[in-house]
Amino acid sequence: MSYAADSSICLERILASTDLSGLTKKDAKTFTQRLEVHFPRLFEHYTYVYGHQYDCYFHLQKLIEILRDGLKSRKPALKKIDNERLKSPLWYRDEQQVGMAFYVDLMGPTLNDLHDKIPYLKALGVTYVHLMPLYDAPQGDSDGGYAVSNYRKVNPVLGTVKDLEKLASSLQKEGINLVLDFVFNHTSDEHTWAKAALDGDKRYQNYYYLFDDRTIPDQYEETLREIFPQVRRGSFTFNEQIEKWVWTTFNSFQWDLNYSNPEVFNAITSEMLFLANIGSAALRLDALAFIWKEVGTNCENQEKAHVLIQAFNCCLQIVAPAVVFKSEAIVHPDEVLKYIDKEECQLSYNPLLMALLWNSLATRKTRLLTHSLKKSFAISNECTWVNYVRCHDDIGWTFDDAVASQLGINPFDHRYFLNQFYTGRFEGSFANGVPFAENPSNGDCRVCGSLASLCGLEGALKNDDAQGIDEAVKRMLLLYGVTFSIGGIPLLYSSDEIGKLNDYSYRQDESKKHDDRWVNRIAVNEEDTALALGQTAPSSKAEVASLRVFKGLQKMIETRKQYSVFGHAQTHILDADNQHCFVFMRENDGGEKLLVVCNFSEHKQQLQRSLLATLNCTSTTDLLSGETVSMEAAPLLLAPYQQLWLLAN
Ligand code: OTU
Repeated sequence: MSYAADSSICLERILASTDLSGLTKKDAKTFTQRLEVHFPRLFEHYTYVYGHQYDCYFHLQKLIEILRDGLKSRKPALKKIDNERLKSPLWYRDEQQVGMAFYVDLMGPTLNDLHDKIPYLKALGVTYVHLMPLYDAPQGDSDGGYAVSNYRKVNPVLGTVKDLEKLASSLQKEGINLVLDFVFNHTSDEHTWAKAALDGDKRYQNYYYLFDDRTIPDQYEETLREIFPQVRRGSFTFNEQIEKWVWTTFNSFQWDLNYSNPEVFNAITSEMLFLANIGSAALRLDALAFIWKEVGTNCENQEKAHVLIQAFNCCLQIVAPAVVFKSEAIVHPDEVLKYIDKEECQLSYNPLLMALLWNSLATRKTRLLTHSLKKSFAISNECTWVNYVRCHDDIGWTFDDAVASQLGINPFDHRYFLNQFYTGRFEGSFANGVPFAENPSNGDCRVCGSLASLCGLEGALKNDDAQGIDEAVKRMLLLYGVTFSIGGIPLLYSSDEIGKLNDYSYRQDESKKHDDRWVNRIAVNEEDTALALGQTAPSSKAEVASLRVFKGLQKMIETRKQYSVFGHAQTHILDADNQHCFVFMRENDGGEKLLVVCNFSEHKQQLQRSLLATLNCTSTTDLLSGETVSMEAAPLLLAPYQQLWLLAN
C-alpha cells in the first residue's frame, strides 16, 4: 500500500480521537485543512525514522496534540502574518532584505534597551535581526548561550519572554523580522530533562545518549571529528553522578539529544513551536548536521538528520507557516546544499562564499572562488542564501578539496597557509587573527578575529600606516560588497558595520579565556552608534576609518534596495581574464542585468572590455561611483580593491 493511502487512514484515526474542542471553529478548520496538506509528508518522515518502534503511532498521535496546542497558543496577530506569508511566501528573496546578527547584551544591554537601537538598525537598512541565543543558560560558560537550560525562559540578565514578544512586535511594526536560534542538537546539563536524567529517571536518561562504559563511545569515536579539541578531547564526557559517559559533541555541559527516541522529537517540537509563537520570522537551526548518529560514520549530515528536519518543517507548516528555517551547516559544500529545499530549510548560511572571500583576500587570487561557486552557488528558486563575511564563530576553511586539487592546490597545505596568514604568522600578512581549535593530532585549525582586524586595520592603526588603513577599509567594503550583490540575504555581523577591532578582554575572564571566539564578539556601545549616526564627529584615525566603513556599507545597502536585480535573479559566475578579479552577472525576469567586477588585489588591474558584452547593452553605469562606463575597446580599469556594480542601461 502506498504511503499516501496509509497516511490518510492514520490521519482519520488520529483526528477521530483528538479533542479539538479547545480550538475556535476557525482554528479547528485551519488545523484539519493544513493536516490534510502536510500530514502525508509528516507521516512518511516520522514512520521512516520511528516506524520500527512498537509505540510509533502512540507518539505520532501525541505529536498531533502538540501541534494542536501550538496552534491554540499562536496569537491572532501572528496568524494574520501566517495568512499574508502564505500568499507571498518568498519574501526572503527580496532585494529589500538585509540582516544583522548580534548579542542582546553587547548591543542592548537588555531586550528593553534594544527598542532604542531600532533607529540605528534602520539607518543602516536592516530588515532582519538575528538575536544570538538569549535563553536561560548556565552561569559562567554557556557556549555563548548555545547551552540552553530552558527554551521558554529568557536569560534573566537580558529580560523576560514578555520583553522579547514586545520587541518582536516593535520590530515587526518597523518592517524588521526577528530571527531566533533553535538549538536542538543539545541542551545544557542544567535543562530539566538533563536534571531528571541525573536524578536517575530512566525516561529522561533516554532523552540523551548515555553509556555505561567506553565500549560504544570507542566505536563511535573511531570515525568522529573533534569539534573543540583545545578544550576537551573526544566527543563524550564521563559524568560522576550517574557514572555514565554522556555524548557531548561540543562542550562537556552540552548534552546531545537522542533523536532515535520519538519522545525527544515530540518534546523538541513543542519547544520549537514556543519559539515560533514568540513572533519569529525564521528559526536558525543550530548545529543541525549533528542530530543523527550512525556508528561507522562521522555522525554528521546523516540521511535521517535531513528526514527529521523535513518533519520539523511539516510541523511548522501546520502551526506557524510564516516561519522559515535557516540551515547552519558549516560543512563540506556538497553537504551544505543538501539542507536547502523548500521542504527542509528555505534559507542557508553560505560558508563556502564566506571562506573563499577570505581566501581570495589572502592570495589575491580568485580562481578557487570562481570554480567553487560555479559548482556550488546555484540553489532552488524557492530558497535563498544567507551570505555573510563574519559571524560569532571561527572561520573554518570548508572548501571542496576536489575543486582545489583540480586547480593544483594542495588542500592540506593551503589550509595551513590560510591559518598562518590570518593569524599573522605568514610574513607580509595584514591580518591579526587568533588560532582556534588547533588539533594536535591532525593539525586542523580555524581562525578567529573581527572583520577589521582580519582585514588589516588593527596592524595599520598600530603602525600609523595611512595606506594600510585605507587598504583595510577597502578590503572590508569589498567583502561585504560581494554579499550585498551576489544573490541572497546579506547578513551583517554586528560591530563589523563600524569596523571594530578584536576585543582581547575575554582573556581576563575565567569563563571565556579558553574560547578564543570571544575575540570577535564585540560590543557596540553608545559612542559607536552616535559616531555612525553622525551625532558626534570622529576624533581619531580609528574613528575616521570606522565611519568610512559604516558610510560605505550604508551606501551599498541603499543601492541594493533600489534595483530588483539585487533580489530574485539568476547569478552567473563568470571567468575573468585576470586572476585577481572576480566577476559575476545577475539577471532577472524583468530583463535587468548587473555585472559585478571585483579586484581582490592592492594593485590596479585591468580586464578586457569585451566582458561588458555580456550585458548586451549600449552603455552601463557603475552604481557605486555613479559613473558611466563606456563600451569602447580600451581595457576596463580597476583601482586597488575596487568593485564595480555595472547596471546595463
Ligand atoms: C554552532 O556552531 C554555533 O554557531 C556555535 O557558536 C556553537 O558553539 C555550536 O553550534 C554548538 O551549539 O561547530 O564551531 O555546522 O560548524 O554547528 C562552531 C557545524 C560549530 C558547526 C556548527 C557549530
